[in-house]
Amino acid sequence: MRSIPVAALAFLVMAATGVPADAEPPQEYGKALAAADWSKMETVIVTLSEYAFTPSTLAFKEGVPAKLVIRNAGKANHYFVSGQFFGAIATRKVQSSDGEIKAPFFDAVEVYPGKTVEWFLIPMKKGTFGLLCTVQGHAEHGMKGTIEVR
Ligand SMILES: [Cu+2]
Repeated sequence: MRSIPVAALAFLVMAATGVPADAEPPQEYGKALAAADWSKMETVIVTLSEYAFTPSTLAFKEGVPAKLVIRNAGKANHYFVSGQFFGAIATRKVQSSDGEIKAPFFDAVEVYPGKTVEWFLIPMKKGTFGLLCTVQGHAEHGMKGTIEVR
């Protein structure tokens, strides 16, 4: 099996907020991932810049596989952080051009300027979740958004 140099990935995964570090995903998350038809996935694209998420509201459907494309069109590094949403999705993988990471939960995803990360997920719970960039000062400058799962 080919191993992927994690340091080469265009994003970082950090322990931060939301889901406890030792949390196991509920059993139904694994079942949903195994049963999903990824040929029917929906694509949601969000662009990061100074200092906004565009669009500022991202919409997903409960139980429908999705590819969340996070593009950084800015000149600074930006974070995509939504602790509540992250705990309410089943993650298949997060990938960039350099590789992919499989993990049950992510606490934060950082995207470097000019780079793109793709997140393959299934929203498991309806709700409205806050989204923000946790780089110092960015949320205060307006880099916040909302994620809606209907
Ligand atoms: Cu930012």
